[in-house]
Amino acid sequence: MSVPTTDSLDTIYSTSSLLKQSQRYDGIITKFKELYHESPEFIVRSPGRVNIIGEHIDYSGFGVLPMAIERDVVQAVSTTDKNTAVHVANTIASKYPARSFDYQGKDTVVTIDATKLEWSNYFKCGYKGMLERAQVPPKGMNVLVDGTVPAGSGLSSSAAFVCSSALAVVTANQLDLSKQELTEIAIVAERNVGVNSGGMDQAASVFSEKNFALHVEFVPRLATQPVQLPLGACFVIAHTLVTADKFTSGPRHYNLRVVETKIGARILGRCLFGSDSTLDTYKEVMDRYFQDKLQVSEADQMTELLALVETHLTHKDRGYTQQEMADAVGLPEQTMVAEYMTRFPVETETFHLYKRAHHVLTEARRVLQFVATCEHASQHPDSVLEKLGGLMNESHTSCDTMFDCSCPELNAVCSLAREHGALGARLTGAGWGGASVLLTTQDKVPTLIHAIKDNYYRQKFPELNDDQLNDAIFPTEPCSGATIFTGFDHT
Ligand code: NG1
Repeated sequence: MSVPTTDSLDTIYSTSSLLKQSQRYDGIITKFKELYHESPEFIVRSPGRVNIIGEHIDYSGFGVLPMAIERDVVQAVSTTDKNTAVHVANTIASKYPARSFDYQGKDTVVTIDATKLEWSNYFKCGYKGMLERAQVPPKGMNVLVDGTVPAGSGLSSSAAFVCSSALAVVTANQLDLSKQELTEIAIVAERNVGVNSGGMDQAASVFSEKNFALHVEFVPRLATQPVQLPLGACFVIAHTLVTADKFTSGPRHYNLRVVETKIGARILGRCLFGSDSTLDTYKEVMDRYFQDKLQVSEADQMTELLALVETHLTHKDRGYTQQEMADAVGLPEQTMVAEYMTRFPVETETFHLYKRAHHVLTEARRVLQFVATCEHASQHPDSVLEKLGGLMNESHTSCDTMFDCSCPELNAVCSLAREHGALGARLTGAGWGGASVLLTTQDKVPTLIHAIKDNYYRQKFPELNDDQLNDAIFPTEPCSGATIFTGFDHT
């Protein structure tokens, strides 16, 4: 299945935002003409996402449950056969100045300097990823980018940008690519900007369907399943306005967690299967351990694996030093560093393998419980939302206390939300700032939003005007994934 093409914005956006979106698209087209003195040939869009549950487990191979949001990255594009130059401009030129580059041949495609925080690198990631597999020199492109996903908010602005760039390049060069291939390439491509990302965001951005959450699984291969959310469930996104920049803080936060979970899994694998085991995700370890016991449900497998973690991952409170970790993994320290910490360096004295494993396995189990609860919602309509909310609250506590990826502001917003009508409240995305996702019912949305505005934003950010406040906290519905839009006047 390839990415759908539509000529009508109402297949993408909700009725309530159609007018605003069509004005936005008109504005992008006008600006494109001013800039490049021609009309765009097509427009692509890829959305951000909010992760309802399943945090920091995608890179351990476990399934997650995001949904796409309306906020997205839109790119208007024209092409030429005359040359292979690419011009990329942004509607916020003052913040994101226009850049140009040229195709550097089949082997290099384009050089990306990952040591610099440079907005056009995200475009180049999509460009490189797609053209590495193309047979012929690509077309030249004029591109205008317009993004509405707040950066550093945990709503996946980067994946929305990389996926829309990839889609722009695919469409411009008429490459025949399925959604699956596009997603898989975008996942690998995003690593070119220096973040060892999992695959949830790109999958959500490409595969989501309007009105459904998306159960994304990664093993044995990327697979997605739409999940109907129970009637009456309303989600609100509240951004803490603490910017979490994965690129800059990677060595102490995101990339370090990837190392802690991979090495933890490798040690567990060695304890269970002998010293030549090199498995380094908990999902691989679990699948191997239970390969002959397929009658054990996945949730029970997770519980049993957790008991094995209790036994085998020691130093529970104080964590491991680098040397202790190398000893446990059976590698000389330098070899372990070369294998796990060179492409994405880390900065720490202590590696908390047990706490991270505990979070990963309980969180993976919560995702399964959440999906099952949604699937059986009609059997217990009165308690379903409380149950889902409870799982979200447990998830937040685990992120905070075992995965250490929350922060005081996220904890404050989540507690306030629970006091004012949220059944569940948790950080969403990588954490360390960024956004939270709150589950409530329609009747409570206004009070909930009002209370958080009064007790969080107006206290901490009194300078914010109403528009900025409405940008920080807003209700959201499951939206459609990546789309090619051609329904505009091409003259
Ligand atoms: P955010 O912070 O929303 O970009 C990141 C990762 C996800 C996942 C979550 C934590 C990238 C691009 N995304 O999401 O794959 O690991 O953190 O659950 O790195």
